[in-house]
Amino acid sequence: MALLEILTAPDPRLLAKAHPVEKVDSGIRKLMDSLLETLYYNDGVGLASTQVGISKRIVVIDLGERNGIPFKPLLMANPELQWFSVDTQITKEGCLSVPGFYENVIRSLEVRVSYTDENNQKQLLEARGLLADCLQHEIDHLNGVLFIEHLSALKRNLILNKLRKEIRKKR
Ligand code: GNR
Ligand code: NI
Repeated sequence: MALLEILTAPDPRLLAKAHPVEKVDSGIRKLMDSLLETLYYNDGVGLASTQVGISKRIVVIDLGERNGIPFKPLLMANPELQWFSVDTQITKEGCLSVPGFYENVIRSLEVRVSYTDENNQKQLLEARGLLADCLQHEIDHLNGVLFIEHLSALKRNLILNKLRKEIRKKR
């Protein structure tokens, strides 16, 4: 396992559409493990391969625990939104690639997602609430979409300009 470096906006690699995984083999499982380790180290609930500069359709999710019940980490290749509800929810979202900014985002309350698991088995997952929100956020990443795309242009540009200033300060 290895700790991977997370890209931050406005890195252009975050805007690229990731390539499908052909088969979940030992190499892909290793990458899934490293993504999970990177997720835990950074205290996130989900991480997409795009965020570490690897253009493969891989997502890991761990909500920690829900109502006292431990959450089994989800290791997903090629997650695909099969259905989403018309009913929506508003969630205050953050993103490890947009550090320091938290904004309300409107997304579907319920989703059905197909994916291939760490054993190369096809799975279908029904989710609502935070998990549904997280799945939509991570699948967006694989398509090169950040949560700030769901905000007004005004808010988005304010955030991007602040992030650009941060980068200039570090140089
Ligand atoms: O850690 C994260 N928290 C979070 C909170 C609400 C909705 C989505 C997320 S995902 C985010 C980690 C991340 O950037 N995943 O891509
Ligand atoms: Ni994110």
